[in-house]
Amino acid sequence: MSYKEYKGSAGGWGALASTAKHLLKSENVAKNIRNLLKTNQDHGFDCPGCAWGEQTHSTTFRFCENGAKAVNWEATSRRVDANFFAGHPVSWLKKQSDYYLEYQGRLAEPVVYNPVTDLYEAISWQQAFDLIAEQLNALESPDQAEFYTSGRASNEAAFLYQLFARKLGTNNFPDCSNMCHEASGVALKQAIGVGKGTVTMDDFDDADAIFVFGQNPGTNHPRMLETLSTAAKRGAKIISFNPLKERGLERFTNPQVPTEMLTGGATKITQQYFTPNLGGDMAAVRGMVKVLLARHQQTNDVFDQAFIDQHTQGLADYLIAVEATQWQHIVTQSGLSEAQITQAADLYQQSKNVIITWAMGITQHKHSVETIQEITNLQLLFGNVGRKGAGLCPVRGHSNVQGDRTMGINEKPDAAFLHSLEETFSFKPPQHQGHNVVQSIEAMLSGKSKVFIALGGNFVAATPDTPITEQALSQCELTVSIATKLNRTHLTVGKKSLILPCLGRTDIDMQNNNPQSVTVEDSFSMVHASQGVVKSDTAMMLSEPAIIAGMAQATLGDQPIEWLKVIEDYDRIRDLIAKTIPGFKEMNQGSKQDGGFYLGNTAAQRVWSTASAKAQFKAYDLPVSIVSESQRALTNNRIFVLQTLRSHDQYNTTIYGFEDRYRGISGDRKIIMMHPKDIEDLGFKAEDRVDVEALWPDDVTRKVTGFQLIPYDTPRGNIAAYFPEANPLVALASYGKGSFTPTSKTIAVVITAHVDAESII
Ligand SMILES: Nc1nc2c(c(=O)[nH]1)N[C@H]1C(S)=C(S)[C@@H](COP(=O)(O)OP(=O)(O)OC[C@H]3O[C@@H](n4cnc5c(=O)[nH]c(N)nc54)[C@H](O)[C@@H]3O)O[C@H]1N2
Ligand SMILES: Nc1nc2c(c(=O)[nH]1)N[C@H]1C(S)=C(S)[C@@H](COP(=O)(O)OP(=O)(O)OC[C@H]3O[C@@H](n4cnc5c(=O)[nH]c(N)nc54)[C@H](O)[C@@H]3O)O[C@H]1N2
Ligand SMILES: [Mo]
Repeated sequence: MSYKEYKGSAGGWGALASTAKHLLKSENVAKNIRNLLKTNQDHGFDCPGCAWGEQTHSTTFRFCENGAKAVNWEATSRRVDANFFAGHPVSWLKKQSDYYLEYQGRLAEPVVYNPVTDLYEAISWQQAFDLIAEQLNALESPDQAEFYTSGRASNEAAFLYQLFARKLGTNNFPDCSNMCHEASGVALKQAIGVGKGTVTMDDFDDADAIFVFGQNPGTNHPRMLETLSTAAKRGAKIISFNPLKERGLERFTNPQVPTEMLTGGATKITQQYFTPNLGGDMAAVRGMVKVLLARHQQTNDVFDQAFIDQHTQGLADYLIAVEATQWQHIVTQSGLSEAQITQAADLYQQSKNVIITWAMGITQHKHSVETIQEITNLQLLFGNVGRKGAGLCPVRGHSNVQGDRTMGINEKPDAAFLHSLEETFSFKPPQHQGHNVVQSIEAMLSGKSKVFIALGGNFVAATPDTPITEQALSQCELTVSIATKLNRTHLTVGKKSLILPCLGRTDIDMQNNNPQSVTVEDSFSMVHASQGVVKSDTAMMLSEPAIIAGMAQATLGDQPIEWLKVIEDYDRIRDLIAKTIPGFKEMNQGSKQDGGFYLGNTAAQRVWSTASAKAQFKAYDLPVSIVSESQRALTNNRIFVLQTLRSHDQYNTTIYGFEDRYRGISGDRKIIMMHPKDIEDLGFKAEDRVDVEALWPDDVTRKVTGFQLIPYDTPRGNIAAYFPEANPLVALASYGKGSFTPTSKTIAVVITAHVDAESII
């Protein structure tokens, strides 16, 4: 392991060199370069890397370093087939690293687990579908099945999947978004009537300021850096709130602009970088509003009174809450001084049009819904919603996580959606609420749920309380994973387990001798087509729609649709979507035109689909504290707040390598980033190994061991480790109020010297 401050800018030659390294590593250089050229082009595939949007009419190649990695790893020629499994027992595979599992290549043929031999063995597609049908039909209630979705699934796959599960009779749709932007959906739906962002890409051209909260775009949304640097160059102010100094938010060299590359020029991205405490953003925004309110009370012209009067409700209660909040509380919780918060308020007030973006640093806390509504309150005070160049922008993660929701992957569907399904398909869908991720784990643990089906993803690695989730899954009668790559979830077998290999975004998908396209929706509600271009050995794989149709046909017969007919031509699926979901009427034509089509957003039109038909100010007290005072006292103040985040060389649970380039960390992932003074105060030095134990108040010991300390520029008392290595520290019961999102960014822990288990024996 080594660490060294990264002196370069984000992007630049470093990104190019890394792209080249990953291209060369993937054996199939020419093919992969061709793939990259087709990424996010009008007749290619949507980049599976992230959900940032496309600049329309751009002539540059629209891919980034991390998108390139995602494409390359999918397009590998290595195969995991029955032969591979014959030589690798599951108990042995379980001991290998996530990196090893991923590196074995693409899952190539359907396999079923044999507990006698401890091996996955070949099974025909039909036998696999029949086994699923038999298990589902044997359940006492359809609510004993869990239908998990990860956000790479296309709209077409997601729509069929929800139709299958709802016809069976359940709304159990645990979804990766429960762990991701759920709080954004919940908060915005209540406040502005629509659970999605209100801006489009064009708005970034007119913004005077962009506030970026809790997000690391250099690694996780690299194409966003291009948007931010363009805005910065024309003089827009970019203000970042992040406890870690993230290089991608500081300076950026655009690899697609030759002059910047040749001159070593870089654009300064962030004008003002604030480093709040973990979970301190609500307090910081509350402080900003307090400053601005005081000014408004003097002059009466700071807030946009006309907008407030015409469009909002609840201001008085909110202002009472603001006035009641003490500066002492704000400063302690945010970790920012009153002067810093005043400076942030100045920057906000000086800018006419403000966009606020955010990601996991905001959504994975106990008070995330409140924090997002606090951010919304600030924007509403200034009429910064539904105006050109201004708005709210939750930046989604998985490339189609937003679309999956639109298609009905939702454990609490609204009545209008269910009614529409009933009209189109002539059956009564279940009306009662289903399970989200946390509830599905609880149901499997208690034995209530018996079948787990995953449309993509890596459930056991992505969810909290890893050993408990593993136990939950292994108690199931049947687990089914529809996947492209081998991962830990597939090795956490139930009484019966199937792995069903599917085509990925980049693969050519032939049905009935015709190549098919699918559609996806980005963070800006743009829906567009995606068509694979890679010709490779996918003989034994099926597309996601074909697998879902196969399961549904075996389970339900021709109900409520002729499944096998519908998937012969995906236009037929789109016709069904068009009939069912508002905004999709012209789906078949719209998705194929250049740039796709815009779904629209009522809040962006200043139409408020809330109960009061107004945008709603929401008033809450700040949390008393981020970690409980009794915990603090019990640990003699040695308590730390841990966040779990992504390195530059990973895609969620997929580990591409051990290089966290912009943070200068290399060679190991079992690390803790900590303020140098904290390291010293604990009596340690850099690179010492420590054990980390969570302080959740129950009887379970949650501990990870042998992590190395790395000095890092972050406020004292706040530390960071990588996801998924640190997931065993997150208690299942520690989730966001109203969102049920695991609190992956606030985990109270204590740090002790590493005790080598072997040395005790
Ligand atoms: N290459 C790559 N791209 C990805 C992914 C990937 O794993 N790899 N994952 C995709 C997915 S699913 C998602 S959801 C997105 C995730 O994108 P991000 O949200 O950028 O992901 P994280 O690594 O979790 O980073 C969270 C950032 O928030 C900061 N942060 C943490 N807690 C707080 C807080 O309390 N306040 C503030 N202000 N900041 C805080 C952290 O320091 C870090 O910079 O990326 C998507 N894109
Ligand atoms: N501690 C902690 N935990 C977290 C987070 C965190 O920040 N901290 N972040 C959370 C977030 S934001 C998210 S979104 C979740 C992610 O949770 P998931 O979406 O469940 O996890 P991924 O790692 O994205 O899933 C990777 C697997 O998906 C499969 N796959 C890839 N492409 C395809 C495809 O096209 N089709 C199919 N069927 N399968 C495919 C491959 O088998 C691969 O191994 O994790 C959450 N967990
Ligand atoms: Mo995510």
